[in-house]
Amino acid sequence: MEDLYSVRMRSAKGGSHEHGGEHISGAERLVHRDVLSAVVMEMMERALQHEKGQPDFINLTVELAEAAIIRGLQALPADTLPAKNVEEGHQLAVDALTEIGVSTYAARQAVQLLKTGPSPKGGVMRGAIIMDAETGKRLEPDQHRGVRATKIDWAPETLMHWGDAVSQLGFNRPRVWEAIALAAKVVNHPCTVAELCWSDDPGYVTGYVASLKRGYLRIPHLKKPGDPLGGRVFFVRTTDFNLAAYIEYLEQTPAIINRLPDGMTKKEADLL
Ligand code: WAQ
Ligand code: MG
Repeated sequence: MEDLYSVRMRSAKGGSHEHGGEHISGAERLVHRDVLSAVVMEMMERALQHEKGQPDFINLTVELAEAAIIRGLQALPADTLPAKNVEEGHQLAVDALTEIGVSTYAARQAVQLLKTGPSPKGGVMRGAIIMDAETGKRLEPDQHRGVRATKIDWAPETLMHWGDAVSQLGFNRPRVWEAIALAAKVVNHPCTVAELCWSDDPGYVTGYVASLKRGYLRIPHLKKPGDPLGGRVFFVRTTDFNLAAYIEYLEQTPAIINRLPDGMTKKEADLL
């Protein structure tokens, strides 16, 4: 592993996040020095061209991540569940979550929060809810901001082989691979039981349930087109759980996806 740079972006409208602005978008990369400037520019453009609107505040942070502390992780295998509409989608999400070990109450609670807007101020959060997988209690210190999982990316060669292997399946797209990387970091913490996510972008209705147990399960309909609500819920088991250490892992430990899922070898990827 070499030294890498963490690049983080967050944008808002109506002022900065700290001054009550509405969150528009965010993104995180972990990249080599050679591509750093290009990635920074790409991220700036991405902030300026979001379907949720033109931000008037953009924060870009660049930080060195030393090789010695970067963790290598395996990509989650991806599968798509057959949901024909939002009702089926929500039911499949709850079924998957409960099978993985989340209580039915917590699973339903999470779906309800993302559906109605998880921020207590109304609308969406910048980061994720941390939820007790048993009781459904919210544990994140700031329920409007939430907690962001950052310092995560793919090793370029691993991403290339992954892209070849899934190209036939139609999801070799940045939105999907970025979500898989984020989910892999989240579910690799021993206290994470599962993650539930769907986008707050009005045009993107596919979401997922992720876990180490079942991998990354895509669900085609978790909201109706045009709906500006969405979010993320990280379900945790609270025995031997230290909230501060958990947040520290999500926000500070750099992680690189440098292995394909079991059974998806480089050789197979080349053959497809
Ligand atoms: N850490 C924690 N929460 C986050 C992060 C992060 N790094 N990034 C976004 N969120 C939360 C935040 O509340 C957003 O409002 C919400 O998630 C949705 O973020 O086809 O595009 O970036 O396989 O809009 C899933 C891909 C796409 C499904 C999800 O989310 C597929 C997506 P978005
Ligand atoms: Mg979004």
